[in-house]
Amino acid sequence: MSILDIRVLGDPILRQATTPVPKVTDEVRRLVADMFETMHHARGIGLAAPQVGRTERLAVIEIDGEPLVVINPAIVDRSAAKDKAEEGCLSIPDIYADVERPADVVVRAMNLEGEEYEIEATELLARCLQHEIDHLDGRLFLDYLSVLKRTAALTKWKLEQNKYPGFIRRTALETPEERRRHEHPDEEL
Ligand code: K1U
Ligand code: ZN
Repeated sequence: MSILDIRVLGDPILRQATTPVPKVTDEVRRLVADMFETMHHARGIGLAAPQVGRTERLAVIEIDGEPLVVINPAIVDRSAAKDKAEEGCLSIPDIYADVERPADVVVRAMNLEGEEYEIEATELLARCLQHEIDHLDGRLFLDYLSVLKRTAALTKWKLEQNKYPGFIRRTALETPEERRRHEHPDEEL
């Protein structure tokens, strides 16, 4: 398994729609395993394929130790009731904002066995599913903010973005220890 680089705001792939996955192949299984490892390493609760530079319509989620793979997901029902809570994004590090979304959703997707299933989600899982499905449609949580709040978030991002040349977050090299090992692979621990 591998920790993948994460694409950050400004990379055009984050604004592209994804392509449905016709069949669960070994390549898809490998991608899903790498995405889980990347998400754990980055301490996220979700990760969508475009965030690791891929165009497949799939995402992984893990909340309270419950892993979930959604392949070709679609929201088939949403509550009229809305909920507002803070969101972050692994592709927009250190920027957070309150986002209002439907409180509950029903999502239809395919699992790693290639079977279709439906999940009725509430609370954080409902929010995370909507956030990840947005990624698969080229949308970001910033798109839901008022002009004032989006401008403030983008102003903060301008100060952050030079940490990510080429719009790439080197996820595997984020701690000083990881960078030291990368630069001096032969050094004793
Ligand atoms: O897709 C992503 O960028 C991952 C993102 C998912 C997400 C977080 C919060 C609400 C909805 C979706 C993250 O995992 S950001 C990091 C995080 O763990 C987090 C941040 C704020 C609230 C809860 C969790
Ligand atoms: Zn995100």
